[in-house]
Amino acid sequence: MLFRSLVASACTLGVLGGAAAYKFGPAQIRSALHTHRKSCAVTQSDMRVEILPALTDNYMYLLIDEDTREAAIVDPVEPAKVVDAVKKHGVKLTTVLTTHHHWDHAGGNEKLVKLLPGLRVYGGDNRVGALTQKVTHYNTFAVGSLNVKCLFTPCHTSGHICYYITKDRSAEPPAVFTGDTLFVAGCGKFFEGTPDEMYRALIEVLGRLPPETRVYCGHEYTINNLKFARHVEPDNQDIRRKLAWAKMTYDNGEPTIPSTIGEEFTYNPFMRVREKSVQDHARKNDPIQAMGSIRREKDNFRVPKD
Ligand SMILES: N[C@@H](CCC(=O)N[C@@H](CS)C(=O)NCC(=O)O)C(=O)O
Ligand SMILES: [Zn+2]
Ligand SMILES: [Zn+2]
Repeated sequence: MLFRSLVASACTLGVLGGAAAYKFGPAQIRSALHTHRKSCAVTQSDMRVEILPALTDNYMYLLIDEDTREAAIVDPVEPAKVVDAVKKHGVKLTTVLTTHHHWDHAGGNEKLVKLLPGLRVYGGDNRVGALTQKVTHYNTFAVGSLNVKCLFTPCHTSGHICYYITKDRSAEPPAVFTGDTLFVAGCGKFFEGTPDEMYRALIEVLGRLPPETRVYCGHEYTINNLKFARHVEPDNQDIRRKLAWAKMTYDNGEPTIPSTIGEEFTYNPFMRVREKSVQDHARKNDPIQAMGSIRREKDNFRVPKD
């Protein structure tokens, strides 16, 4: 597999210097870094994803088709930052991909279309601001020469859409923007859906994408998610390895994004509800019941310091 991986030089360094570092423990440094989160570019040959941190722990993503220089923005909650990134890269922004209607994802749509008139705004829910293209499962369209496929994944909200991106004749892996359905090592709260729907979304829709598909999610929740994952499966070494890596990465002010679909099956308890270890922890022998049980448990989980 060809990984033309992280472009380190494209990351803008946080301002927290070494002098401040020794006064705090790792947790405080991690939370201080919240205000100085780096942006980072991942190049997928002729498909490029610029990771744009927003608010406290949200992510927006600028998706660029290098062939045509056409671009899409995922969940542009901070429109001014989006306009800056579009200028910096000199691309033509044509498309907004909205994962769901919550304000921390769709709350910038109205302002962005005022700043950049003529944008096509995609989403699966009438509650999405400035919506021009209502989509549902398996709708497809193009951004330049990139193919976008909509995946309907209701549960966190009843109109949630994930966007699966491929490029013809590309040796690089596809990408999926998962909003608040799938997080690295976790999933969204079931605000408007059932365990059965989240099972379908995680296992039968996202889980059937090619394992090398890169996962770009809506929030930086990775460390807290992995601490819950470790609580569910104390003997799973993949969880412990990923947690050590995530702490190190986060302490450097870098995103823990993307993961891959294949990786998620090794440490994400919500993608592992068919495993005996997860079902034993949940005291259920049915994967959908285990899904409901561990989601309820996580809703009330007190995250340990380390
Ligand atoms: N527990 C969240 C609290 C915020 C929250 O509820 N986030 C929503 C998305 S905006 C969610 O679905 N979180 C998933 C979870 O807490 O497992 C955190 O780690 O900060
Ligand atoms: Zn949400
Ligand atoms: Zn959210």
